[in-house]
Amino acid sequence: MGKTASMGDLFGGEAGDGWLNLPRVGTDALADVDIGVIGIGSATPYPVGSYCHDAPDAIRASRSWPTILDQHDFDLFDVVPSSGVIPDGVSAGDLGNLDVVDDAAPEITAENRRRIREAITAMLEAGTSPFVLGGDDSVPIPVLESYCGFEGGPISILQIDAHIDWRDEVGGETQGLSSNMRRASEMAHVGSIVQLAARGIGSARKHEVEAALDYGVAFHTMRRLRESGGIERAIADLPEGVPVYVALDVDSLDPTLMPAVIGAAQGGLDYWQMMDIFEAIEARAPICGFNMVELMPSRDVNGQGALMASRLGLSMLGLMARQIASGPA
Ligand SMILES: [Mn+2]
Repeated sequence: MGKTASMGDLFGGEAGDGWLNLPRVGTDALADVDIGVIGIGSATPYPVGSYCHDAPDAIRASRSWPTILDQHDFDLFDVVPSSGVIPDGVSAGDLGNLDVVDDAAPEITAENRRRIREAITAMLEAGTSPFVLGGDDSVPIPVLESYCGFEGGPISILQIDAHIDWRDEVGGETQGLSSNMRRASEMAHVGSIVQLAARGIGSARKHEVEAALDYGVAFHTMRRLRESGGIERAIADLPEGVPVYVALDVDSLDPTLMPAVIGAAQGGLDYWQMMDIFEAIEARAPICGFNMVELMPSRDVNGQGALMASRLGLSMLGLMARQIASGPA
């Protein structure tokens, strides 16, 4: 197998084992980890297949050179000199990939969801913030279920997605990728839901929009977000100081910037709009978990989508770490 030249080769040294050269950590070390990166390739795929199963490793492979996290990041710190993405006193580690199976058979998906709840619950009980690399958009359902005992709840959800995901079921499947926000709305430990970047056609019929509005979802569609002050107005709908789970579907990005998706919708977010959203969340409420889902490696173009996903993940990791460093002990 040939080895492709990478930034790691340019900078010299051996790449670490984890994403962004993060240390690999075992579940026995959770007590020492503030932010735990975990790959979850599958939960409840539809019969079309688990087309994002390999996304965690695609993201890891795209940006992992030695010292990356020790360098100054102009996107996070502008020209305020920094000694790296993760501040002193904050620890982040890569837990590797959860052992889930790429299969839509009901007994297998039930076991996938059980393993996900077990892993995320263990992280939350240890005080480790979950940082999930999916997987399709069915992954957040068992992840969010795991917050039932979360101290400081009920939590808010900030969803960033081209699609609203309020289908009650698809072909009889209630736990799939089109149903995550409806299932979340049924969880007693979920309060406010704010949904950003909805656009286009295909993710909802009239009664699904009505159900979401009846719940009290604050929708900030893509059209509204791009108006002047739109991002500020959207994030202001999150209750201040209430822990927020950030559920990012990479198809919220414009498909010209993120080709590696199955549900491409024109007119999406660009990189700096996403950064503005992330930073506004950081200023508004403590981020108690994050997932990035729906990267489809087989649709990628020259690795561009995986590179974008890794970059945005790096930004969120840095912002979560900065919050932990500056927040109450
Ligand atoms: Mn979507």
